[in-house]
Amino acid sequence: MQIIKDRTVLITGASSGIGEACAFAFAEVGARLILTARRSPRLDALKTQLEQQFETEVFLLTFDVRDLASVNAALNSLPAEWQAIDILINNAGLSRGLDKLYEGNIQDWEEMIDTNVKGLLYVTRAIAPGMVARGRGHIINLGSIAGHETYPKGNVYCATKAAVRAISEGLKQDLLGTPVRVSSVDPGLVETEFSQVRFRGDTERAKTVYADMVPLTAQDVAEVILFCATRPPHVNVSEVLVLPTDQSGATLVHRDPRHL
Ligand code: NDP
Ligand code: 8X3
Repeated sequence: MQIIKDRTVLITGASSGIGEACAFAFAEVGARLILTARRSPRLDALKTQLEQQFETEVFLLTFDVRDLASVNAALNSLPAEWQAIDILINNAGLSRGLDKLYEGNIQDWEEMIDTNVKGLLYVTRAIAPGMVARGRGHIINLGSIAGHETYPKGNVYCATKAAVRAISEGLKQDLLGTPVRVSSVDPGLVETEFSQVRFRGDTERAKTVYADMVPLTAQDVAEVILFCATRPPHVNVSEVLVLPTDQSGATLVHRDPRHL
């Protein structure tokens, strides 16, 4: 098992959901954490909690992954003792809307493509070279069942996650011959703020996504990510599709009111 204690882990999208759960999971095993997102008050609160609960060393960076200049400025501003990032968890991402493609909102498309694809690329481009130079590193990308199967009205979100899958594969090919690993963790339905963001704060509609079934929790996914990160150096968990037991595909969900 790979020891995570004192390893430096950078998590994008740590202010909520899966990213926040990863912060707890990695803090518990003694990692040093660089936590990033746009909502700095949430990051501040998380830092305080992790310091108190686990005595974790935490460094916060507030930036928008869509803004290349901000990404580079933030990462270049890291103090020397935080620059050697061992594990990058490319988690920041979102969906916006659920519309037929021919009726879709173009700004929603831009936001999803800029965040899920370009943002992930910007952060990876800034951090991966150091991993190669140091001969140590692991990049874990958050894909989705949506990158394996397109579902009706999911069009552009699914396209961004299919792109993440292609990027993970390409990065793995290009890093072959180095010790740097690339894993893709691809969940099905996870109850986080994801659907509230998708439906712009319509919590009632968001709840219907997980109605009458048992979704994954953010912690379930964080445990899978931690498993990937703790394999011995010669083992790369390349791709994990992790679904709720009540889900067998992007559109196949067993719903039973007795779950409530
Ligand atoms: P949440 O909405 O709970 O969290 C999303 C995180 O991404 C937040 O911390 C948010 O922080 C951050 N983020 C969004 N946009 C930006 C941006 N432009 N710049 C920086 N950070 C940003 O959703 P999840 O935890 O569910 O989602 C995490 C990842 O998991 C996403 O990539 C998502 O696509 C993927 N996923 C989710 C599934 C689900 O069912 N929930 C299933 C499969 C994959 P802030 O707003 O503070 O910037
Ligand atoms: C999130 C899973 O099915 O809600 O990537 O799009 S789904």
